Amino acid sequence: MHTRDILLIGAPVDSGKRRRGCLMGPDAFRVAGLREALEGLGHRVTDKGNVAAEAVDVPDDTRLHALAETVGWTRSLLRAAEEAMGQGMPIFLGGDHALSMGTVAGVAAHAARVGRPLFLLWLDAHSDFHTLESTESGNLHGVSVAYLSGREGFGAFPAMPAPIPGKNVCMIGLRSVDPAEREALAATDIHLVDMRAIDENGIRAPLAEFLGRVDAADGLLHVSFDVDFLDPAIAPAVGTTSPGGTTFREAHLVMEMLFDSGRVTSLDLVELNPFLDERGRTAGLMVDLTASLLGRRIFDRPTRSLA
Ligand code: B3U
Ligand code: MN
Ligand code: MN
Repeated sequence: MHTRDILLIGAPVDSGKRRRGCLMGPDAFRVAGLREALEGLGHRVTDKGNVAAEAVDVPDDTRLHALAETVGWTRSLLRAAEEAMGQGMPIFLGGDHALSMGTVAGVAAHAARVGRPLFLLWLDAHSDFHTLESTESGNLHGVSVAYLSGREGFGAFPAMPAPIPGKNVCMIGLRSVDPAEREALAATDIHLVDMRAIDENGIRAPLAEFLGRVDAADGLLHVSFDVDFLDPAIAPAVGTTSPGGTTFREAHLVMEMLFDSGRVTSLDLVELNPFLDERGRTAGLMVDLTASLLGRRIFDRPTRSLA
């Protein structure tokens, strides 16, 4: 199997929403054995420890929760991600989904530097497509894709180095999208795969289509995996549970297809709140899914039926 150099980078971001606990995420992934699982697959794994938020001089805004802190995280993670991309495949251990503004911006800066197009796969119940003006909750974990797409109104944040075109973005698992997000998404060519589409046609076809386009463009692929992509019955450790999520089997199939594509060059694991977990169950499932994304499989060769 293809051995990879994997960098584990802790991003204990907890500023993207009011409910606290995601700052414990990086250590929960470590305790659940992420490193050991990936080494067991033959990969070289380096744990780089945790990144810290930069101190910034940004005035807070009463409408937005923890704006200055989130801008500080974006700045430091942008640098950490760009540097890590030159060394191997970074896996960012969150932390809430606000962290992806920094990680994906850094990955985009790297992609632009090496002259490769960047594709973004957003596995999430939510579209995270609010601007700082349209957010109703003021929670900045709900604005990440808008920032990464280069939408206006992110003045306090570092300029997005290379905005990702909508046709390079695919969101799978959608089931909680606010009216302002729906309207803004309609004006883009982002690929939207909601739970109804998955129920009607399965999860394989839209992912295969997207991966085909990544291949055709010889692109880099960043996967941003929000725990609430999964059904809360199998992944209870999230602050904003949204019923009707993907199953154990659908999620593993997505991970196996991503491995087979050979395209994934960086990964975020976000929104794990260990304070809400049941005996490490969600953290353990996320570790197993990450192992599937990096080559764990049931058999090493295609199986044949007996018929
Ligand atoms: N769209 C809502 C809810 C939300 C977004 N991301 C999560 N929840 N986890 C908002 O607050 O922007
Ligand atoms: Mn999210
Ligand atoms: Mn979500």
